[in-house]
Amino acid sequence: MKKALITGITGQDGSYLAELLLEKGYEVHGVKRRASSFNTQRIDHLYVDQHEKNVRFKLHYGDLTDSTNIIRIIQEVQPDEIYNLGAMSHVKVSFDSPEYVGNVDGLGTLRILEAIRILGLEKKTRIYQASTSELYGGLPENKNEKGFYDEKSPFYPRSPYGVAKIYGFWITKNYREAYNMYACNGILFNHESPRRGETFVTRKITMAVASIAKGKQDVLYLGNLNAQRDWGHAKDYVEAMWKMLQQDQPEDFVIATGKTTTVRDFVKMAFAEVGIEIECEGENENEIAKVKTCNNPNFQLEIGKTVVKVDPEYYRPTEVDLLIGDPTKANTQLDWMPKYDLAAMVKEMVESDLKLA
Ligand code: NDP
Ligand code: GDR
Repeated sequence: MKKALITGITGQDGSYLAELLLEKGYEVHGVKRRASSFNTQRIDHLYVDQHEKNVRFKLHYGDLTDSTNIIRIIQEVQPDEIYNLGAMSHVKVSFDSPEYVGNVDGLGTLRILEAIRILGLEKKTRIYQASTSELYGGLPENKNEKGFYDEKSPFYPRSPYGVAKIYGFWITKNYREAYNMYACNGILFNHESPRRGETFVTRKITMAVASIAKGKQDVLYLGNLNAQRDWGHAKDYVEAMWKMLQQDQPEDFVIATGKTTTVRDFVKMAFAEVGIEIECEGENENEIAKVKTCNNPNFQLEIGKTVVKVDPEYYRPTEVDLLIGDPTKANTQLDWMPKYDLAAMVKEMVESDLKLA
């Protein structure tokens, strides 16, 4: 039975990856942080009484800022595969805590790689590093000739998060080359789901749409509505992570859908899902969206009511304007294809948030 260790198991991706690996027959170990209140909601359904026989799901307290603890957990588990998903993953928040994000997202990656060397596991343990499309920074001149970012496109990170993750990317590549380790970077574009953290834009929108439709919230405040993202589904993307570690040779892969959408259009799609058509007026910080039609008898929304406003508080000091990825290498070499399209994902997220509202 293969053993996997997942850092960031309590997060969106960690929870889907744990499900996938358990389905594949793995023994799954996860690192969770001690918190003053429970932080395991996304994985509680996987937890089994540890006194039972043949338990295949185990959690360990730990933190990526503590190398002693990382070494001890890896020594105890002796994993065949490590998925380093743990990170302070919010781009806007990284401007508020830049040193912390450097420590966790940058040096945390080094701590995992060094632990493998210290323990002499270079030949046994394969490592997946959660790299990101934020490395590209959205510079138009850095797209390939087809107009996408791919594995060869230059990086130009635009946030402390992106800068920390670029360290994680290069140290992973360096350890692969220097010590012949099986270590891969997945350069994943944005991926979402009903389990997405509530302050990322897609989930913030789908939660607000559900609350507004049910009359529990008046207005949704957002930042840059012109930003464009290549949004996929987390369930599809964790499959790609696993596939990357099953190759003969370790390599880096872009995982994306190849389509990009504005935040504004995502908002329109989410409202349309509850039968509400919105129209936008004004520009930049003066832009608002009003209800144009409401075709759902369950929701009484006044025509002309303002439901979206821009609050520049949500603008970033430096923004990534547009991301679109070229997944050709993953399509051909990993035989990876996403099953969800954006419309199906928006539907799933809105339906889930309607139930929660
Ligand atoms: P989440 O924010 O949902 O989850 C992050 C996880 O990291 C949580 O389990 C969190 O624990 C844990 N974590 C945070 N700080 C530490 C720390 N100091 N030590 C140990 N663990 C820590 O992120 P996602 O699941 O969305 O993303 C997974 C990874 O993929 C991240 O590294 C992210 O940067 C990267 N990524 C994500 C993309 C996306 O669109 N989702 C795209 C590209 C890359 P806790 O629950 O206690 O906070
Ligand atoms: P991102 O995701 O920064 O791309 O990072 P996020 O959903 O936070 O922002 C996407 C775009 O939406 C714009 N935006 C807003 N964003 C937030 N959070 N809140 C708002 O109110 C709002 N209004 C507009 C942003 O300016 C941005 O342009 C995510 C994270 O998961 C990273 O960890 C990961 O590496 C990248 O995706 C790929």
